[in-house]
Amino acid sequence: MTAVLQQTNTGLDVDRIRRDFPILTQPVRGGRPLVYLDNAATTQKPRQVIDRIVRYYTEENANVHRGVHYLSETATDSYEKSRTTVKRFINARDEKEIVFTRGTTEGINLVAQTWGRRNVGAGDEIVITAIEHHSNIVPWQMLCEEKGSRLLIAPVNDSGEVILDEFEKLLSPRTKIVSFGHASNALGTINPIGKMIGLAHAAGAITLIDGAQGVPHLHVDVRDLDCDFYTFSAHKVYGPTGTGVLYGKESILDAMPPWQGGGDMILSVSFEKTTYNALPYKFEAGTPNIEGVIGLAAALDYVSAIGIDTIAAHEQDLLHYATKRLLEIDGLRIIGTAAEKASVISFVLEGVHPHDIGTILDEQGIAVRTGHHCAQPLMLRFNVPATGRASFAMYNTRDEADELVAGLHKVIEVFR
Ligand code: 7TS
Repeated sequence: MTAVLQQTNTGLDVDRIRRDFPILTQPVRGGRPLVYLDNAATTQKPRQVIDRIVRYYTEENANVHRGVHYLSETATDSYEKSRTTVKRFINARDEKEIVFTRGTTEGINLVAQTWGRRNVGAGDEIVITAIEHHSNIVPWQMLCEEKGSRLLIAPVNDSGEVILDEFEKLLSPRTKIVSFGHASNALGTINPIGKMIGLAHAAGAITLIDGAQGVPHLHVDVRDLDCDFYTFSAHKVYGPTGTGVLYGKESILDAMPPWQGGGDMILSVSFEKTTYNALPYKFEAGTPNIEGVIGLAAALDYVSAIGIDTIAAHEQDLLHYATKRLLEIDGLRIIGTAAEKASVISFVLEGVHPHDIGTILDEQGIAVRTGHHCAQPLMLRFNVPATGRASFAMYNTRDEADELVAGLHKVIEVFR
């Protein structure tokens, strides 16, 4: 490649960043260096997150919101400080608006099962888009089945962009909730969510943003967006698995019935009447994932210290570089060519099944995801059974994009 293409110059010291991620130096498949390009599935964790979780278990472990003893107070303090970190990261108004969940999937199910069950009835409509992850399809199908309401799907064009005119046409006084991704995990498309939220509100509906692929790559300001709910997973933004966030506007969360019963969501219980706790605890039944929440805050601190805009610029550089190099491969077609994309590249290779691409790349130490990416209706829309997907994070390099290209040439040697 030319020297010009190798130059990144996006202000991110990637060598330094890579030293923070111990797993990146671990050889795989008999001594090959790891090229990790499956970041849309989950990101690797920096030492700062791992160390924080170890410190929690070494020095602070106790249950939260329960004891008066030293450790319980320490754990509660760390847990609640993490809520403040999340609040600041997405610019929510108040800690009450930050509910900790198991992840994005649980956040969407929580809204469907509480707000949805109370507010959506027979004949009402819910609008999503054609590029949603299964987690933003199935909870709404379940609700529609129970309530006799209808799920409407906004179509996408051949680039994988939501057709805004068609989206708008689906909105009506029957629309109760409009739910869509900030960015698509399968195509990378970044939706014009500000505009879509505005259109939904104009129709009198409330909005939920699936931010699983938003928070890791894009600046998120929930007040500026004016979304009613925003949900994301810690593990896709360098934090631990099993933890996530549901942001909701206080007035809406307040009016919602609780979901799961038990533990922290209760103020007082008698066999005659149980009183529920205040926000956000009303939605946090049972002992929470304390370590996960504390690890999430460490991850967000890590991202903040680098700067999400700096990370985004680097990822955009990788996206454009890798796209250009991949398109040089004979018979490779990129699925998802939106003008605005996060650092996700889905592709098919003529004459080779995506699963075989994944296997042969893996033999070379290159981790990509192959399959339907939990977006089966989307695969149908683009008339492919599956794709290969390379997704880039802040620690990836142009050299790794080159490794991917070289790896794909080997795949072609085997199959053609
Ligand atoms: N929404 C989107 C847009 C996602 O990308 C994912 C996970 C989810 C929801 C669900 O998140 P979870 O943390 O609750 O599981 N996406 C992927 C992926 O692309 N490969 O593996 C998981």
